[in-house]
Amino acid sequence: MKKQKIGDLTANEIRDVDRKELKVKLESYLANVMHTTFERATAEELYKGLATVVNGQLADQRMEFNRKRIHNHRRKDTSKKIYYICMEFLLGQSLKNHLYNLGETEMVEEILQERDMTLEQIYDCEPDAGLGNGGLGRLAACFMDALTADGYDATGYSLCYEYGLFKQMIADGWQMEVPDNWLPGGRVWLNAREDDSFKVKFYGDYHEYWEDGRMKYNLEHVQEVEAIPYDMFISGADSKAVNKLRLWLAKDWDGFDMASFNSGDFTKAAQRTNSAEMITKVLYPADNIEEGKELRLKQQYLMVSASCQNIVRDQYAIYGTLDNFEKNTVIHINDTHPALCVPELMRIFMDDYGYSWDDAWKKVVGTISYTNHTVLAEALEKWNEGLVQSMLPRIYSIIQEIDRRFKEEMNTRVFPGDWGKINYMAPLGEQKVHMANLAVIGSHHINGVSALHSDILKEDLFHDFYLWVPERFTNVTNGIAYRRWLCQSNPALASLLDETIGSSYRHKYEKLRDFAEFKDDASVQAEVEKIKRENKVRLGKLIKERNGIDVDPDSLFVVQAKRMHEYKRQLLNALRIISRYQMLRNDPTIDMRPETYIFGAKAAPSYYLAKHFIQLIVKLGQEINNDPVISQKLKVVFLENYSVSVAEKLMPATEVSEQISLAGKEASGTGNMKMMINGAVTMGTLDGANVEIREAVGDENIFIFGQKAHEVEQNLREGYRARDYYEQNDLLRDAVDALEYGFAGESFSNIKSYLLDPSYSIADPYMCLKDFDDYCKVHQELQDAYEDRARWNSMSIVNIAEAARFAADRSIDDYAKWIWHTKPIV
Ligand code: 26W
Repeated sequence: MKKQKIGDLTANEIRDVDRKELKVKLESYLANVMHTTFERATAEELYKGLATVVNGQLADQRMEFNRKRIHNHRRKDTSKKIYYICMEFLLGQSLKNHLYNLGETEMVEEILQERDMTLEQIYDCEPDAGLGNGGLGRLAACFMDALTADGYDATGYSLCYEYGLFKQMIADGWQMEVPDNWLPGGRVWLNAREDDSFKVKFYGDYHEYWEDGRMKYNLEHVQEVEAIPYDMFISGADSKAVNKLRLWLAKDWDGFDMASFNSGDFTKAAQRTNSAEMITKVLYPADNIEEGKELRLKQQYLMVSASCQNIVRDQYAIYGTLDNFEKNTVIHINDTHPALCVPELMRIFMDDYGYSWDDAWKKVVGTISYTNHTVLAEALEKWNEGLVQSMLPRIYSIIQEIDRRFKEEMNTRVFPGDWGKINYMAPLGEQKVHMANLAVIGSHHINGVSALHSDILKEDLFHDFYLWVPERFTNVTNGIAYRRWLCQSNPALASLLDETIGSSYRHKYEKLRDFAEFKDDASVQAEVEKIKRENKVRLGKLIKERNGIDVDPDSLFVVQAKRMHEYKRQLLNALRIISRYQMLRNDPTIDMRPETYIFGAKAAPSYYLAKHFIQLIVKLGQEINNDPVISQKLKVVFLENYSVSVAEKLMPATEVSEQISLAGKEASGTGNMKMMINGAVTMGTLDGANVEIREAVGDENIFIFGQKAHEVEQNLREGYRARDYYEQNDLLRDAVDALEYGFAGESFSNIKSYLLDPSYSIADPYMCLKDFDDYCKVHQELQDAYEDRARWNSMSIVNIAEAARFAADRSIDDYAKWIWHTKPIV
């Protein structure tokens, strides 16, 4: 609640009034809804009360912002409405973020002091909104934050999953999935808008016919599902804007079968409603591997259809026509999951508003832009044509026509007769709908998420499209909501920045770079070191609570936290740890600084190899941590249930950021940016945004190893033989052999054969063995650098400062300028 000076009141007096007002609202909620008082309320009740009060404040501020939005439309098209569509928004907790953005943190702290309670106790009551898997969903959340802080008129669209990403429990090293029932604590942020639902049609008997020179169709016996919106407010730091994330929940209000009910068959009576409600029951827990399941296609179409209907209806209501739709509207599809927007918008424009194919197509391509987030073949979505045709017959017919026209244009104007190319680019082929092709064809811009990744799109995955329409391809390097990941998560570092460079960096990300001037300042170095140590102590307490392990805050904290995946090569990290362990077993007296290796990672439930990797790390940790001698120098911690709220505690304590994917495979990475901005130094390959991190900090402030992306390609082409590396390097051979004997009583010979002689595919497909030697050498250089405390702290300072360019505000500036062609409205 930022207020100007009112009458003769001082700033302090105004704050006093605001605090009292907030407390009165809190008390009234506690009395009326919770039937308790401020004095008696539990932490849980106070959380819900505060969340409700804050939500109310955001609603008021949203009304103000709506006035600005309407004013903006009246001025006609000075800026566009941005619709950001994504299957995942990994928001995490909201209360802390909203209080920070509204400038009310201290005020609430004071109120809680009356109860001898801390804000942390209240924050701990809020479940994470885990409506996403990892990188993609967290990026979407960071972007909504930046869009709002920077004053854009933006709406996010997604699904209201009743169960978010599973909670991970580790039993004897094995990952178990527990449902994440987040709504009991999370629904305080949801504003139900049952009055504003949309109907979405599935299946049905479809046939086309010609009348008066126009194609017409009949669609009968469809299954209609209702998409009910649940809105969440998105706040931005000190911003006048309040945006919305609209989450669709599937319902079938009319589906209850009264006849079955009356005859006593209650199961049958509820069958239809249950099957509709299944659609938004649970988030698919897969990241970068394809799950070609019917229900997932239903989820995608429900989200797409409800969102597109909503967008078109709203734009029509404002402008009274859709003739300028593409000039007023941005629809951004985040990866291919919402790519059905292309045919769905065509359907709406043609069937509901009577536009011709050509006019509708111009609107679609003029409006949609698409970001690709992965080049992994197994993550590229392809749906069976038969499935699409039966579930979405009208949409399928439109895709067929897009395909027909596309092939015709390619064959007549672009690549005449080159059917190899044309078939590779087409939306339909081999009885599949190729979603990436559909997305590229239907978008005016296509971007990757780091410079390297965008180059790979142009040179490899989308090369033929690039030859056809080079001007559509561009790059926007990812960014993070640094007010969350630095200012809120690491308040001590944020205060040091306030003292040294002033607080303007909290709004102007470029200002953060000024901190580099202090890289050789001994007192600032000492301060940075002290803050890091305090954060390590704090994380140490959490590790003790959760894992029962004592970690030494003076040991080196090496962290790899991200989804578990072969291409991310947690296995390479583990092999090196095994090697360190063997070194210490041979000579436990080695004089070395203790090392703490920390992992956080969830595996897709059906990804068995990834689950075995988790088990390896956990068991290796058990054996090492229980060895009374070796555990003095080495510890391995697997943090269960890695999530946004765990990450917020982990990032500030990280010293070494492990970013060691096989070059060319990690599209960008964003954890690398979060660790960097908290002063960690990167140990990484030249992959994703690591390339740009290196450019930003210079070679002397990062540790790079391993093959480059083009070398990977060449080495694979020439025939990679993992066994050669195993045979030539004694340390590596010993580490790999140790897998067979295993750790803490568990053999990992399956992982050894994965590296040397698999029963399928090639040995060690992500080339851990080839990069092992360089990894070890460069890690040693890093550890030597760490012992020169002045040098290390100076590296840390440079990393913090140069993380400026990885602010989500910068990414949003880039999207607005180069892709969306729009501006903020406040
Ligand atoms: C169909 C299953 C599925 C689910 C999710 C396939 C692919 C995805 C996502 C697109 C994968 C993903 O999250 N990619 C990550 O996106 C981040 C944000 O751009 C990048 O930083 C990561 O490098 C990339 O792996």
